[in-house]
Amino acid sequence: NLTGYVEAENHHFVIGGQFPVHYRTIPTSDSDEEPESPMCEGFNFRGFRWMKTMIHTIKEINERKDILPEHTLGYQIFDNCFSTTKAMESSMVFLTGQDEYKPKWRNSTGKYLIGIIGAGGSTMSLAGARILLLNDVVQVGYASSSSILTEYLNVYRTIPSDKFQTEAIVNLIRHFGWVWIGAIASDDDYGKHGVKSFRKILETNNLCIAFSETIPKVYSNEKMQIAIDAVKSSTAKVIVLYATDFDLSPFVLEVIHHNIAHRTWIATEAWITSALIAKPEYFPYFGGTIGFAIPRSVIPGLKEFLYDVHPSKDPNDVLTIEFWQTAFNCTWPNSSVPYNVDHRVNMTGKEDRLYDMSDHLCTGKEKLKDLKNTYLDTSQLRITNNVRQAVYLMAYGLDRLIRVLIKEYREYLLHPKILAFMSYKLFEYIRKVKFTTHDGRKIELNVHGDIENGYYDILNWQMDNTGDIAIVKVGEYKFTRSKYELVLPKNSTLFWNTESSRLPDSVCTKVCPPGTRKGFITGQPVCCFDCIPCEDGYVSEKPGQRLCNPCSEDDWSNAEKNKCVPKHVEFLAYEEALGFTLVILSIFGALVVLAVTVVYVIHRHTPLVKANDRELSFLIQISLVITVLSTMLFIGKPCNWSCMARQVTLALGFCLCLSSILGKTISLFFAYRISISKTQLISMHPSFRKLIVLLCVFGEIGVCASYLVLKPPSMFKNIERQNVKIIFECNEGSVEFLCSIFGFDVLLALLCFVTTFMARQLPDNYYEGKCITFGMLFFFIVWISFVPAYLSTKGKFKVAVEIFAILASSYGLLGCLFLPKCFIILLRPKRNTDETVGGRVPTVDR
Ligand code: TCR
Repeated sequence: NLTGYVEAENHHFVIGGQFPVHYRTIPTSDSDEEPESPMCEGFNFRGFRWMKTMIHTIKEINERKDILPEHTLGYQIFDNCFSTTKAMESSMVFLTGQDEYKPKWRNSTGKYLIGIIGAGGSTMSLAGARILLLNDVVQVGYASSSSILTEYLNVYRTIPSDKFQTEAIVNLIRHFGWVWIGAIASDDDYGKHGVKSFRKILETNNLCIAFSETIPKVYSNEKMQIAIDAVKSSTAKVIVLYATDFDLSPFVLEVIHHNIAHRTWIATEAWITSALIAKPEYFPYFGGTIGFAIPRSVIPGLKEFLYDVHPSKDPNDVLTIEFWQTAFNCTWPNSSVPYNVDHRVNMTGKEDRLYDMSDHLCTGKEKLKDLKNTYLDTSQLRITNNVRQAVYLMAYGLDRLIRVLIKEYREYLLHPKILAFMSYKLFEYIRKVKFTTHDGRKIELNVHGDIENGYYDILNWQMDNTGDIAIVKVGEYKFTRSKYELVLPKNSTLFWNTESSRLPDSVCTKVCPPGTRKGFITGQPVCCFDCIPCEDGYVSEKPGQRLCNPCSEDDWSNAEKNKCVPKHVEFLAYEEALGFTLVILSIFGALVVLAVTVVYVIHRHTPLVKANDRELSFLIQISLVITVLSTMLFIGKPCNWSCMARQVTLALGFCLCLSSILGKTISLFFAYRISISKTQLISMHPSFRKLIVLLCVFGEIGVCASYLVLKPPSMFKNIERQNVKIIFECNEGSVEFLCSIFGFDVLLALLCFVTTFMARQLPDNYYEGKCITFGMLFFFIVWISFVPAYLSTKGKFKVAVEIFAILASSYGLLGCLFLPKCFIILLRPKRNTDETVGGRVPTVDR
C-alpha cells in the first residue's frame, strides 16, 4: 500500500526518500479483518513538491559532469503520510524490497542504497533511524529538526537543530520584553522536545512559562479543551506554538471557534509559512504571528519541472492522478484512485467525511497555469531547498568516496564486499562534505551531523492591500554555535494583534514601581510576585528591582523610598528656640552675677561685704560667670576645640567656685569650733583660705591638662545606619578622666556641704552658713536629678539637659549665696553696720 516513485533500473545507486505527501493515515477500526497497511488522506501539495524536488535534483546531478561522472543515481521514494507506521513500513521496504521484513543486504531494488532522504518530521525520522542505524544506512533530514535527533549517528540534516530555533525564540521574547509566555506543543517529538528545551532556556533567562499544553494527534475533544482553556484563561498574551501545520490545524479551528483573539502567536519554522494556516479568514486570530523561517531560495529550473506533471503520462502514477483530482476538483476517468476531499473527522470530531467520487470528470485539459496552488508556488522555497541540499550532500559524499575507491578497486567497485565496506565509509564521507549551494550558502556538518552556522528569517503576518495574508520578512537571525545576532531593523513595521495594535505585553505581575521590591511568593513562578515597600533606610530607584539598596551612612531614604536623601543633621543650634533661650538664660545669668559684683564693689567697705573674705566672694562671682558662660560652648555645631573646651571650662569653673566656697566654709567651720570650745585655739589665717583655693584649682588644672593631652575629647558624627539623622556630638575621649575632673568637683561640693552643715548653728547676722547649706543642697539636687535625665535623652536634648543643669546649679548658688546679701546691702543698709557684724559673731574677717 505504499505509494511513491521508483527509478532504479538503469542506475548504479539508489537514494531512498520519504515524504509526507498526505497529512495522515485513516484510522482503521474494524478489528476482525486482516491487518493491513493503513490508507492515507489529505493530499499535501507541499510534500508533493518536496518529493518532486528530490527527483528533480537527482536528475540534475545525473546530468552534471562534475559530480559522479561515471555513475548515475536512481531513487526510490515513498509517501509516509506524515505517520510513523508508514515511515517504518517504507524503511523496511527500502531494506528488503518486500512487504514483510526479511533482512537482506540492502537490496530492495537490486541496487546499492546509499542512504535515505527524509523522513519529513522528527517522529518519523526517529522511527526509521533505529532500523536504519542497525543497517548502517544514512538518513539525511530536510525537515526533521528535533534536537534529540542529534544523538542518532546516522541522522544528518540540512535543517538546523531546533536547539537554535528555541534559543532564537527566547531571544526574540527577550527582545520584546515579554516575560510570561504560554506554550502549546504538538504531541510528538518535535513539539514535546521543542517545548521542553524552550522551558529550560526560558527559565535560565528568568522568564516564565505560564502554561504548557499539547495538541492531541488524534482528535480528542477533552484534551483539546484543556489546551484551549489554558490559552483562554491565562494572562499570557504571547504564546509559542511548537507544532507542524498539519497538527496545528485542529487547534486553529478550535481557537477560531472559541473566538480567542488578541493573542500574539510565536510560530516555529514549521508553520510560519504554512498556507494551511495563513488564510485570510484566520487573520483576525492569527494576524500578527511572528516567527522564524528557514531562508528562502530560488531553485533554477524547478518551476518548469514542477509544471511538467500530467496524469496521462503514466496511468499507474496514482499520486499524480490524485494530485490532479484534488487540484482541479474532478475525477480522473477510469482510475481507481478515489477522489479525496480532505475531511475533518480527525480535526473537529465532526463526521463530515466525504468519500464520494466527484461527479465532475477531469478532462486532462485543465490548465496548471490557472491554478493557485502550493505545489506550484515556487516563491517560498525553504524546506524545498533543504531537500535539494540533502540530495546534494549525499551525492557529494558518494562522489568523494568513489573518487578514493576508484583508484584501488576500479572494476570491483560494485562488488558486494566493497559495497559493504563502502557503507560505513560513506557515513564519514557524507558528514565531512563541505560545499556551497547554488545560492551561495555554505553547507557543513558538525560531528553530530547537524549544521551549526546559519540563519533564520524573522517573519510577521500582516494583511496586504488585497486582503490576503502577507508574510513579511521583518528581520534576520544569524547564529553560530556560540553566538547569535538578532537584527530587527527599526523601519520594519510589525503588525500586532492587540486591541491597541501596539506591542503586546505579557507579564504575570506588572513591574514593581520604584520604592518597592519584588517579593517572591512561594510556590509561584518567579515572574509572579508581590511588590513590597522598602524598609526605612533602604531605597529602590529603578522599577522592577529585586532588592532595595541601603543608603550610604550620610543618607536616609525619602518618604517614597525611591531616593536616598542626605540625613538631617542634628545639634543644638543657636538659631533654634531652645538654643536661643539657653543663650539668653546664660547671658542673663552672667549679667546678674556682674550686677552683684558691681554692688559688691560699690559697697566693698561695708561690713557685710568684708565679712567672711571679700576676695573669695569675688572669686565665686568670677567662677559663676565662667560656668554660666561655659554653657555657650555646648550650643552650636560641635567641633574639636569646643568639645575640649566645654568640659574643662565647666570643671574648672565649678572647681574655682566650690573651692572658694570651701575656703569660706572652712573658716566658718573653724569659727564654729572655736565658739564651742570658747578658746582661741587655732586662728584661721586668711591666706590659708587662698591657699586652699589655689591648691584645688591647680590640682584641677593638672588633671584637666593631662586629660586634654592624653585622651582629649573630640567631635563625633553619630551616623549609625539605623538613625534617621546624623547627630553631631562630642566623644568624651576618656570616661575615667571625665569622672575624675568632675569627681573632684563633687568632692569639693561634699566638703563644702559637710563643713557648712556642721557650722549651720553658728549665729551670724547674714546667715552665711545657712545660705551656703541651702546652695549646696540645691546644687546636689540639681546634679542628682541630672543623671537619670541625662541618660534617658538623646541627641541635642542630652546637651540641653546638661546646660539646664549647669544653669540651674549656677543660678541656685547665685541665688543662695548672693541674693540675700544684695537684698541687705541695697534695701536694708541699716543692718549692714559694724555693730551688727561684729556684735555676736566672733570676727573671722581680717
Ligand atoms: N521540523 C518538524 C517538521 C517540519 C515541517 C516543516 C513539516 C519542520 N518544518 C515545514 C512541514 C512543513 C521542522 C519536525 O517534526 O521535526
